[in-house]
Amino acid sequence: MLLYFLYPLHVEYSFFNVFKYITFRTFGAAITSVFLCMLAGPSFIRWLQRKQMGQSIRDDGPKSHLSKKGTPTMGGALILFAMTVSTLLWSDLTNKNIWIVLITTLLFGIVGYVDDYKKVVKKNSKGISARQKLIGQTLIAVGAAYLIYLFREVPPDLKFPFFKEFSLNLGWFFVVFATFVIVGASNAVNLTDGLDGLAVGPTITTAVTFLILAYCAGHVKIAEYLQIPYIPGAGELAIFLASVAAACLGFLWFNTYPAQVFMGDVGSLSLGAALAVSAVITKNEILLALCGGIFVLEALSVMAQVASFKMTGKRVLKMAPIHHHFELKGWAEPKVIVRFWIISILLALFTLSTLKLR
Ligand code: 57M
Repeated sequence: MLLYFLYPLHVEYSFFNVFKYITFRTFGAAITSVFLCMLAGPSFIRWLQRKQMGQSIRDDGPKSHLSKKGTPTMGGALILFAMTVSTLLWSDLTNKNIWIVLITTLLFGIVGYVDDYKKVVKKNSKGISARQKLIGQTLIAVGAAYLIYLFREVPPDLKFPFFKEFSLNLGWFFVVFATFVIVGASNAVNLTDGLDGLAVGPTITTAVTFLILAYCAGHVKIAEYLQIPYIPGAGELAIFLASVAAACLGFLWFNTYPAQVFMGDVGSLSLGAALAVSAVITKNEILLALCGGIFVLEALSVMAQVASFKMTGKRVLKMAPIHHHFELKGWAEPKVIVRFWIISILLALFTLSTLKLR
């Protein structure tokens, strides 16, 4: 929005030229988002407490979690608020990618909100059924995937890191594939969100990595130099992803161990979708699985545990998702969290290195 109001002033004052640059607006978005989140945080948390939006804790989990009872949840609404305001302020609102990613993220947030509302306000511990949640997520993801397919300016193919020449043309199957990526990522982030700051840390590293990838893909010269597909308009996603990463950083101020607030499904479902839609638009679906390896690991741990339990009656882990396994092995909660963050930073560095290794 600032682009329209302030950039035209460059005719008289050359300083306003900077509003044209994605890099300047990316920094502006990040600063706006982190401060909005940190400034609004305390009163938002107090409001959640007054409304008694407290988490109920399952008594079959690690015993250390029982003391978390009553921690306010639905803090993800704060992330969505900061991210949306800063994206609307700093991005080019004529860019279709911005609208697709922003609206999809908010719609996933609404699915999560309905689930949280039923659990926390209506005291229905199960929330909405897993089937209802999946139907809601799939419908939104199909819509987003179809719009990306419709507005694409490059073929709907799957790119492989390390192989600059090789790609797989997906044709209309792109919509099915993209839907799977979006729904899968949303649920994987949700499964990861079981320790203080555990989901938000890898979300920051993944969003920052994808911010760089989006900027490169949207810049004709850099894309050509790195031999990655040039995707017109993708650079603007850097502003959205900076808003996401910075809102998560601001939220981490309150969500770090011992957490004053949890993000709830309103946060976890929407953040997964935000990362996945950005990956699909920039043709980095495989790199999302690499960079978001922690989310993949958490989801695979649940699949392995459930499959093994159903087929053999035995568990492969002490408890799934895998972060509970380490807790039950005796690791202190902050140790599990920080070690998962370290892995996530290493995966982000490895992901960025693929830009040159091809
Ligand atoms: C939600 N939610 C947390 C909070 C957060 C299929 C099965 C593996 C599904 C899985 C599941 O339901 N996962 C999705 C995980 C919950 O956090 C709330 O949920 C929001 C995210 N959706 O924002 O509002 C609890 O997580 C802890 N927490 C923190 N800090 C945070 O910043 O400590 C969350 C955020 C909170 C708090 O304790 O109450 C959750 O874990 O419920 N189910 C499970 O994870 C369960 N695992 C299980 O049943 N495993 C089985 C296998 C066969 C599936 C097994 O291994 O035998 C465990 N969940 C819990 N207790 N709470 C089991 C034990």
